[in-house]
Amino acid sequence: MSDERNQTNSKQEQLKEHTRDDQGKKLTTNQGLKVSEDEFSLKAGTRGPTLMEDFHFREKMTHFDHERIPERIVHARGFAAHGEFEVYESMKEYTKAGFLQNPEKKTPVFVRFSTVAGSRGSGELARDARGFSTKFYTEEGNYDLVGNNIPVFFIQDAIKFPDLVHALKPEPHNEIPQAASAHDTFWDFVANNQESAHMVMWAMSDRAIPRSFRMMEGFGVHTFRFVNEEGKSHFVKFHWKPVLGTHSVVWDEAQKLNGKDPDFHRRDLWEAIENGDYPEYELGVQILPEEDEFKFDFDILDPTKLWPEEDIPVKLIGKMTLNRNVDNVFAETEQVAFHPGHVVPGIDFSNDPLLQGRLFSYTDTQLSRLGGPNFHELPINRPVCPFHNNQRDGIGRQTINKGQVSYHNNSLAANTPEPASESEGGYKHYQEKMEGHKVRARSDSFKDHFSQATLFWNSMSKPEKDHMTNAFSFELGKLENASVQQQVVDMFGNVSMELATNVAYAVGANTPNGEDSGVTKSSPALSQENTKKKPDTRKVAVIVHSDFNGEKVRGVLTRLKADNIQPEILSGRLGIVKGSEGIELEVDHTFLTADSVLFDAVYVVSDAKEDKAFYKQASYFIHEAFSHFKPLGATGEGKKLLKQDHIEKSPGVVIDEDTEEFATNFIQAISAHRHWDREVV
Ligand code: HDE
Repeated sequence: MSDERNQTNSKQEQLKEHTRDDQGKKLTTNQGLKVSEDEFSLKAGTRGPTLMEDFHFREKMTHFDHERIPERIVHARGFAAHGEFEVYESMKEYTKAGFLQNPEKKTPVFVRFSTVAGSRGSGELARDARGFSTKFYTEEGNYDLVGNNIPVFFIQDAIKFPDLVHALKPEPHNEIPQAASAHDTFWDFVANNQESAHMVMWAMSDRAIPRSFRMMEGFGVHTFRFVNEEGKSHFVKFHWKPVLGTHSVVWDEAQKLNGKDPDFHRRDLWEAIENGDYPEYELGVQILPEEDEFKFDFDILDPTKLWPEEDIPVKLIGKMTLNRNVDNVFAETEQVAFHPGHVVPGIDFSNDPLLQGRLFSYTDTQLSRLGGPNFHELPINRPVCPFHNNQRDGIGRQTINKGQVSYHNNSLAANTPEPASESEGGYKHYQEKMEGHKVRARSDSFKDHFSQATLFWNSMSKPEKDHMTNAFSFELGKLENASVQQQVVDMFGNVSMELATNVAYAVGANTPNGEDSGVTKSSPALSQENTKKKPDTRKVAVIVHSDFNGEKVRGVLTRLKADNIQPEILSGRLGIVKGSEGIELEVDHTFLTADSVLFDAVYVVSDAKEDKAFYKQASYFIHEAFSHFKPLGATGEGKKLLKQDHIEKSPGVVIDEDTEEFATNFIQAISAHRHWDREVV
């Protein structure tokens, strides 16, 4: 469906050439031979052994036997979509990157979201960072912005990445736990590598359990460089800002979602695109003149530090819209190969030691994951501009390079393919002046691990702080080793004594007796309380039994839909429920097939006390949604259900007689996302 709506672009045209529709065709072997029988292998007699000669059986089985490839070492569980990017105005002053010059121009993109720790089939609501990788298919070559939804990282030097990942992944002796950081080795790593403090604060915050891929920010993390036509460079940090705002679920909900719908995030993205609710993100940049490199109390090359937005504002420079689902997850999402080293003229690297190491790792990992050096020829990875060089051969080579010459310099092909000058678009590395001794060391300017962790804590609202305290208490509560628990509590005493004391109490550890970093500054941009709040695309469960007030319910549903809210009808069984005035509703879900965690809000229409099963299940559903701070509304009979335990008096619970007034207040409650000032009964 999304195919028809999507305008075509150079990447879609290119992919079309490789897309095949097998429907309505005759079955053939890979050699094109038509097959006459596909149910039975070739045998010596109907009860006899299978014959070696059966080439069709052998080909089919051999291909099947090799259908899997190694999953990504990290970010294995991911989901992707196609889209487009447009810049708002020319960024010429800062960068010569072609795709950032002309607001009329649309650049095709492919974006993959992922969790980090879990395997390919793991639940999507793990407490984890999310990958946010974008491949821009520009006319100057592919540019990959391979980011996360958290702006800082656990470590400062790439050489520690294998250690971090070994500690985070399931423990090697028993391969437990899957997609979770709540185990001894991860926290042992944290306590003994204290540069992780800031990122751990983010990982224990609501950012690590997003409501949707459509509702999370993205960050390039490292400091990069913009370079303009004149060769002048500025430092730059990249941001993606979701148009729907940044929202999260609560931890109890996340854990339940992993069982009720482990595909919750991909389903959400897939359905939004199929419905034409195209996810949008604005590209933001923080730009810093080279002269200001040393003006801060942190080192701008340190990837455990962010640039507070209040000090260096984020300039929104363009918008990305995801408007087409993939045709085939393996061919596109699984085979896509991102690499932070895929840059275009006008974008360059900084000396961040984490980034420098990443520049090696990504190609290297694809060699084993995608089986050889020709993965750039896979349709999803091909640039939309031509590419020519003297690389040849290797497993799975698809290009048929003509001619006798595959070396440079040569005279037989007039010394071509030849390097391009800068004015012809040749990439020139920024000529940063370098000098120094060869050392295995870290700059002293990277040594403060706690100030920004405290800044993050200071910036959180009270509910966000409570969620973090609970997250730490959950994770440490799962540890078997009391010494690791104590080390972590002591470490986070450096960030906030309030946090560490409360966590120590929850896990039975000793209260740390140090002092925290003393930072009092906060950054409002870091709190999700200050994000955009909109009702769009929120899902509402409408709990209905028969004999409801047809006119009223229809009025409410019409108003919800007018605000792009998605009501879905839930009842005791599938089929039709009938209300007054001949109004009928088709039931989308039963209490067996749906659960409150799959919805953003609940609208209760019926009470139906006489139907005991319905009443019991509806009550459970409502209480669960209430305990997750979700908006609740009721009209008519439904009000009785909300009167239990005085739920109806709580914030975010809407009960009104007048249809219009009810709809307005309920939509407002939905826009608020969650109602934290509610006392959970
Ligand atoms: Fe990655 N990372 N990473 N990473 N990373 C990979 O590449 C690596 C880091 C990120 O959707 C791997 O193709 C090192 C930071 C994303 O396909 C691997 C270091 C950030 C994805 C790799 C880092 C990221 C990856 C595994 C420390 C945020 C998924 C599979 C120096 C800015 C890409 C693959 C996708 C994937 C290495 C740290 C983001 C092994 C060595 C910091 C979003 O190459």
